Amino acid sequence: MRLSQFFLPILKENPREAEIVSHRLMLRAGMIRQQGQGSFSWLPLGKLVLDKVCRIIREEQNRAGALEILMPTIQSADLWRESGRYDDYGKEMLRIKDRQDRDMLYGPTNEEVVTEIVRAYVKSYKDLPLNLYHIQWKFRDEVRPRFGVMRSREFLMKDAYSFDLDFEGAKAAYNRMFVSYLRTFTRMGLQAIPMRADTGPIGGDLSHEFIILADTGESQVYCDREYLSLKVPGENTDFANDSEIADIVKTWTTPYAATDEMHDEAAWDKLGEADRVSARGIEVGHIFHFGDKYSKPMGAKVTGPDGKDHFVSGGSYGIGPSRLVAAIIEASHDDNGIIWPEAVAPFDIGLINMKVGDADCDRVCGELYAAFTGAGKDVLYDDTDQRPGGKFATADLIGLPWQVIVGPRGVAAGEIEIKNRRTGERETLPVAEAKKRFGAIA
Ligand code: 5CA
Repeated sequence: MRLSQFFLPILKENPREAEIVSHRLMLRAGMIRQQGQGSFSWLPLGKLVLDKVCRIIREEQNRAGALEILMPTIQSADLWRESGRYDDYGKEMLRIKDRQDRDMLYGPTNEEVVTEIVRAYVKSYKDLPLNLYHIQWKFRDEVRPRFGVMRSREFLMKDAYSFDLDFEGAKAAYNRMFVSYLRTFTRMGLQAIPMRADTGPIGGDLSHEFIILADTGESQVYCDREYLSLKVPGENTDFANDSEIADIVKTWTTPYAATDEMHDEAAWDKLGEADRVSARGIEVGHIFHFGDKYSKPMGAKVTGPDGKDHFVSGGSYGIGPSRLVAAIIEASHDDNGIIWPEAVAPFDIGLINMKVGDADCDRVCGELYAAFTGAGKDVLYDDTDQRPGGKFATADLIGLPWQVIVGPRGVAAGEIEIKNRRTGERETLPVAEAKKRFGAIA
């Protein structure tokens, strides 16, 4: 992508409304534009990151055996009356009427809609286990929308819903999502700690929040320092093996970890002073086991191996991709801007032409652009006539992992410079060597 043809509305000044660094940097880097209170448009740079985050989530959901679907945002109130949540949910739910005066709502979550699907089609225990997920916009009329996309009113959510014959099956499904979450967040360069959590309006008796430690986090959390060095399960984890998955969950739930609502002072006091981490945290995922809370009132049942009817046992599993983009920035930035982990970077390489119009710089940049893109790299080529200082500032602000800098003096000697955004290390290389460095055959 040529920067001259891209849409990157960079802000020079710090926006006054932004209280935390991720909100500030997302606005400054032209990733989002506020539309209304707690509601944002995603501009090209932001959308590229959001898509990469969603892709990782999808890959890990699919690996754990979940199936992707897509459910509507506008839901019928009658379904929610069946579960009893239409009245319970309160003011966070945006209620709407259609032209026939029917009560509708903009979904804050999808337990009812997905339970109706399962009720309609799933009749036998042989059709289970089943886990259906989607990535869809939600609306919650939050009391205090703030911090940009971190706590917005309209936000993207990946929500998965598992259905099993009994508690044992549901627990195995819960465990698969638990392990899938560990892998998902690690792949985004985040260290997420699963903590015992309150279930709120989703309900149920077993729940974990996945928390990123950050000073700007909205939750107070408590955990054992051991979490900071636990090894996350690898790509070859066998999700079909319930006991292997249960062992991983055991390892990750044995040391103490709890959110404020579930904090147990007595257990905490038993930890040595040096092992205690009391910090602020950002909730990026939340998983729930709720058994028959929805299947019973809504009549979602299957015939079991015993020939009898059983209400299916369920759980739901949420991740906030839009919040994650902000959380990644909170965890990875410096004074000059964002530092994207490679897996979620909007482009892999920023190719900077220091003197556009100079025949040699233009030629070398053209060659490098072709070589890098040919090697499968996403390249943002700064072919604008901005001054070098401005180009460097933009490149640092938008945080691409690598900068490849092509200037007239270097090019005369057949050399270019590469800079690693994270470490700041610079290296001068012959052009052919630079191509090889990023996987292109010279
Ligand atoms: N139905 C369940 C699980 S699918 C559910 O709704 N869970 S939740 O309420 O915990 O939300 C799931 C995830 O959505 C949260 O962990 C968080 O990452 C994200 N999320 C929730 N509220 C917001 C918000 N106001 N802004 C941005 N992300 C949010």
